[in-house]
Amino acid sequence: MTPSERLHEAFIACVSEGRLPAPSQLDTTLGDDVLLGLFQDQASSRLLDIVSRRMARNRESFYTIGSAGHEGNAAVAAALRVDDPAFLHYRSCAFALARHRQRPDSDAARDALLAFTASAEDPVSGGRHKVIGSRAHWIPPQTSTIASHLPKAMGTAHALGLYRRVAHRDVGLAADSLVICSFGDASLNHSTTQGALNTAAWAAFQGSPIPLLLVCEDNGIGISTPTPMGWVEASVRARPGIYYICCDGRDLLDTYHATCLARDHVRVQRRPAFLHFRTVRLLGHAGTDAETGYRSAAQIAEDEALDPLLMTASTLIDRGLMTAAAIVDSYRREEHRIEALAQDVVTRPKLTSSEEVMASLLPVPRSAPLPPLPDEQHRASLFGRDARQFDRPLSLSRHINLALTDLMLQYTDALVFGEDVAKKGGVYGVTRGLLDKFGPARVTNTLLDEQSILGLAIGLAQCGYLPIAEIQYLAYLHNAEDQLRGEAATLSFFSNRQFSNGMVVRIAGLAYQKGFGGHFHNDNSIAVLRDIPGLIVATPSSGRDAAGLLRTCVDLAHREQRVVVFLEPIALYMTTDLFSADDNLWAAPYPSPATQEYIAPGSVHVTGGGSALAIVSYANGYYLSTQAAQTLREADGIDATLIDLRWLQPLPEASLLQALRHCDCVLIVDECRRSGSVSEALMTLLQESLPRVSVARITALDSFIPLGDAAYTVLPDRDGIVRAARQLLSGDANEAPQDDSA
Ligand SMILES: Cc1ncc(C[n+]2csc(CCOP(=O)(O)OP(=O)(O)O)c2C)c(N)n1
Repeated sequence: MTPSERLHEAFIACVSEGRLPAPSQLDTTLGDDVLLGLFQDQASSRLLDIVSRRMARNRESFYTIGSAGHEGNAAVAAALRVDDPAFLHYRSCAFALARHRQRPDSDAARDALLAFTASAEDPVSGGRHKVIGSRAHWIPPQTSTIASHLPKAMGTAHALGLYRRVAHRDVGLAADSLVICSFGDASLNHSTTQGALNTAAWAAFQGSPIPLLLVCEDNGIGISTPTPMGWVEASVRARPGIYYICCDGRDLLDTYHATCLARDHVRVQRRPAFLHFRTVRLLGHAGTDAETGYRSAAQIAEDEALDPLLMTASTLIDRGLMTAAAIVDSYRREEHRIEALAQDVVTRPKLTSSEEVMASLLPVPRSAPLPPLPDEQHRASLFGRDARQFDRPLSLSRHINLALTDLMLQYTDALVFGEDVAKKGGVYGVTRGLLDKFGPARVTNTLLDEQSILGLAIGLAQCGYLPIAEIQYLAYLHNAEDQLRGEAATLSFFSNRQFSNGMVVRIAGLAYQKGFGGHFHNDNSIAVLRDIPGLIVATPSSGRDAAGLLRTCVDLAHREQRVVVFLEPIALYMTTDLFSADDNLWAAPYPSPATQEYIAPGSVHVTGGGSALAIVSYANGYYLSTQAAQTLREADGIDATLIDLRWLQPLPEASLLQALRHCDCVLIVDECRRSGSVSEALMTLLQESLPRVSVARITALDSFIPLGDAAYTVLPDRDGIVRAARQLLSGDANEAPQDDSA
């Protein structure tokens, strides 16, 4: 007999023979009808686990982590509303069924089976993942990375806390909605969980609204590693700003009662609560897990005797709501119903082509028009003395600052946040003045935690805001990048385009900073961003493009719901000169919004017209290439075509090939590391699409950036570009690269 068959038979035998635990004696406001419904949901959840495991043995269903032992979370759902967004633990199937019962619109058990069997008709992910979720019931699907949903749950709570203060798009949530987020006891230890808990407590501690109900479904073990007895309570109770409450997760009435207390605290006070839901794990970690390898038979039997379904049965009988025979009968009927559903569901279509699989990579664009341009009078009064800058040539950082100001005016739901962005205006003053103009609800200093910044962005976006987050330095993206890679960018894919989180993440990065440096402030690798399906990466090389590019990025986030990274080359923030001191050739006047200057995705900037040589680059590399082109013109008489890519992901392939079609030689200047860089993709593209063209590249070396002038030993420079171009033109293409870049 398999463990699931044993559990199944034990339930029937214990109820039939009256071998039941003591019933719950709590007097709560939970109505009898609701209690009966919750038992149905618990039974359905259990039977879905059992049937799914059997199907997995026939390779008909996938990923057999179940909810057995956790079915009491149905009572958590009963205490909440459908418009309380739920970010759920993978063992929260009964919660989802119970929420569905609050607003039925389909057969929730069948929907679950469609997900377990990866059917294309799965209403959550369209057959892409076995996830719990529902658009109609505000349950966004979560990935399998434990704890990674906590930052965005926290971010969603922050967003709801803003509802009464800042305009937002209607996404079906109310000003008094709260966020529920569940996770396991082992997951509590993950730094991602700890970061989100800390951020929630930090916000609450200083009185910011953060309506977040955290539910730790504590079964005492994570796969095979026991959680130390008392650890969850001891580690959470001591936290300031978070209300701790505990319940017996096996007891529906106790769970409901505790959830109501926690809910009232969160909903009314707009402060976080931590519901410690204690239960047991039944049927091991997952279908493939041989629990007997690390737990004794006696321990397993002890937990099976604590089956929460037995507790509910005992309570129903004690209250006279059902007889033992009726419970067994109802359980068996549900078993047959789910078996029949399973037989039908396995015949439903699967995803069969890459087109079908990838159809949900990009979110559904919104049909909303662009918000109207800011009213000129309002604009003039807001800019005040700053307006004097408008006619002068300005640096890159001023362009970004002015564009951000205009965008905040135009998009009333846009929020700027990050480390030190408010009063200080960021490390480089790029956001200076925004706080005074738009106030602390829209321009906010976050605490020092990049995971939380990106979690805030996801949460805000899901709640109808337009997040413009700042990551202070590219090097500090890396301890948080899963929030972009595994969360923000996958949401559309795993929700079959039902959820989206359009956002712009401004990241200051790349190398060449003078007098400030070392690797961590001069990170020159964006490989980690370029392989994320659906993510857009844009970078300006000068003020000339910055405003138009940023406007397009914001529009992509707003209307197309895209996740966009706007990479700002720090070393060019203040650069105004190109060839000589005070020539001011790298500065330009700011194009006001009325010019409607947008830089279309997939377009490239082309200057010069020579066909012998084209230089393709971006950011600092483009700046240096512009200098190198002058030397080539003056010393060698070569009129090179210069191309600024601006879009680093996806690469502007068609426009680039079009611009290069008459060129004989192409030199790629890439300031990022040689391995995993943009230039690798460009070399491949040109090899595949323009095989007649001679191509070479000059790149940074595969090194981290050291302090001081030593940095330039591993980065491309102007003279190296000139040498590489000459070598390429002399037919020595493959000699051009790496060592010359030093
Ligand atoms: C970041 C990450 N690390 C490791 C895993 C592998 N993993 C999946 S579930 C799990 C145990 C989680 O235990 P717990 O949080 O107690 O939840 P439970 O399964 O017991 O309900 C682990 C280690 C993962 N999914 N994500």
